[in-house]
Amino acid sequence: MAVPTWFTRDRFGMFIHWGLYSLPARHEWVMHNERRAVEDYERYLRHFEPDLYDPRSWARTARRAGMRYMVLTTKHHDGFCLWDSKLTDYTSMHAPSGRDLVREFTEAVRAEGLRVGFYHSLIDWHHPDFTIDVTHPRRDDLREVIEQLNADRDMARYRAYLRGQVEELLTNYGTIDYLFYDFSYPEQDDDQRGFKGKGAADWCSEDLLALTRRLQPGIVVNDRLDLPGDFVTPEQYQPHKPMERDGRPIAWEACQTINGSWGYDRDNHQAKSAELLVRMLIDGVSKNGNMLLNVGPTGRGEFDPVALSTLEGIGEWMRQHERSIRGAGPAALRPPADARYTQRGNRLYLHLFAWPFEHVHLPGLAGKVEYAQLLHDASEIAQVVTDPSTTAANMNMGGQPAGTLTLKLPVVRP
Ligand code: FUL
Repeated sequence: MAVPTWFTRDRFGMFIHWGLYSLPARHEWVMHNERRAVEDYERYLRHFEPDLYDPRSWARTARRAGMRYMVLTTKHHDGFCLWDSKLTDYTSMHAPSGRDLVREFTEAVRAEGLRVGFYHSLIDWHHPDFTIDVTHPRRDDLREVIEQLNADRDMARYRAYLRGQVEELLTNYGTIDYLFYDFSYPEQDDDQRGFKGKGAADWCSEDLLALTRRLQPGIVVNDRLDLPGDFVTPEQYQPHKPMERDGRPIAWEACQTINGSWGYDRDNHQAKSAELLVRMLIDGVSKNGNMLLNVGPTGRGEFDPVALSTLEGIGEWMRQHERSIRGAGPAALRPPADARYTQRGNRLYLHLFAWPFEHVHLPGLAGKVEYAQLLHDASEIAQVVTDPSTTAANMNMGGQPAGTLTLKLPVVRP
């Protein structure tokens, strides 16, 4: 499948992790991490009342930050559904919210001119037929007990449920542009992490993918069905070079958090700065990748102040530098240290992560640059071409090789 052009052009999207785990507010894996029994965890349903949920304002915030698509957790591993699923009562319709939050999301995102994406978990810790593995609970000493419990669980029934829910999501909400399945792991007996048995066969991945494409022919699908998919999903890391599959470039998207947690994590104050996130975005585009930056809204349905100010900071940068990101990709050139190139048509963008002192030397570019300017204010940058006959006398430029273009930058970073 060819990846739709919007995906590699738009480059920047918003991930949203929102669900019952937003109430305990200590990571979206809280049910697993604290080994909470289903009945105990379920009580959050009675308190899920997102009275401040206004997806239009989420979408406006995303747009202002320079994002062009939004991806919402329709269901995370805890099994709670944010839409009006007819296949379970464990949904936002049966919580005090009483609303189909996915419907409101899709309508708001489209109204803001953005693309609509769904995240959908293959894993379901709530469903009575989802086999318990040693990850949940992660207890080797309970292995036998778990095996007995699993004897009554029927993965085929769970598969039918999974398929039915995907069908609802891809039929009842208009055009869905993007799907992030999460997550499968290769079939194996046991590995160091304690995963057991799950693999493409457990989800009938081939069928699920075929269904997805049949219901939404234009959709872009990730690689977490244990099938190649349309794009690769490095999670919380930046690939060090463009990604490839079978020796050919492949679309990829790094999903990143602001503070290390995907779900709202109230007491975690370790936010990445807007500047760092901008660098990560640039770094990704310079290697042909997208960035999906996550926000974990509160249980009342709002973005917290740190997320808002971070997104505002990114948006401020994007307002002036969007041209170097949107529709841009890697350049076939090696950048100087602490810098990245992105390219869009015949425009080359040099992103300096460390502001050099007055001169920056660009080997191989002499005679190739018609005009150089700072992007944020279009002010002209003087160019000096290194002439080998005068290199020695060349204004402290350290004997750059012939063919080097030197840019004279403002001494103080603008
Ligand atoms: C992971 C999940 O387990 C995390 O909770 C999160 O959703 C991340 C994007 O994918 O595999």
